[in-house]
Amino acid sequence: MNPRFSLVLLAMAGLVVAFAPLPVSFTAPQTRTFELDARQFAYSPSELHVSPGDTVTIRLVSTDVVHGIYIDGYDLSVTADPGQTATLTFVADKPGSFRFRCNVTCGAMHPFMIGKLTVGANDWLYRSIGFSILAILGLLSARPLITDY
Ligand SMILES: [Cu+2]
Repeated sequence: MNPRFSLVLLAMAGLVVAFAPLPVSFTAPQTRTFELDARQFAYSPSELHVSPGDTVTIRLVSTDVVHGIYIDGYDLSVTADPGQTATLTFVADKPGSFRFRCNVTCGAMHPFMIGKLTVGANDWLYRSIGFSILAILGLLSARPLITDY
């Protein structure tokens, strides 16, 4: 095969690996419940990971003062009084990474009371595997170009 032609093919394959939607995971949407401890000035756990379509319930437990949670992108919030649990249920229908933050001014470090909700499969793992394979193919197909001279 013409080496230049195979480089074009590789470049196109690279675009496919980067941008093609991955096959939807075959797990049916689940109901996920998270117990989220809120204290000055952190959430525990601070990262939540769900799949698109999951029904997510967050049970926010304030262990010291009044805390809340506001989820960017989903525009949802709830607050919990000290020692109380507040529940927030929603369908994770928007894929992506979303910050959540405390929406109650709870003290000096309040602005740093944040966490992350990730909705989606970790497809960068698969894409990076694809890129590694392409890089190897690229090296192999570039060789004839170099040895031509
Ligand atoms: Cu707070």
